[in-house]
Amino acid sequence: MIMLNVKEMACGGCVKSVTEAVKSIDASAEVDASLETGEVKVTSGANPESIRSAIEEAGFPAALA
Ligand SMILES: [Cu+2]
Repeated sequence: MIMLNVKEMACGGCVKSVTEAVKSIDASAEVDASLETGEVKVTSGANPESIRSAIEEAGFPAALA
């Protein structure tokens, strides 16, 4: 499990963008993103930093928790 804190998710479209960013790294990843807390849980064997940077490239400041 990879935990991230993601900022600036404001609506369901943002959650979808973050989810798609993660899936661009690992298509089989499971993504659970909370709009309320900004917590994003990713079940994936991919490199956590790769996932973090993909979310940032999608426009959302992200930090590994
Ligand atoms: Cu949005």
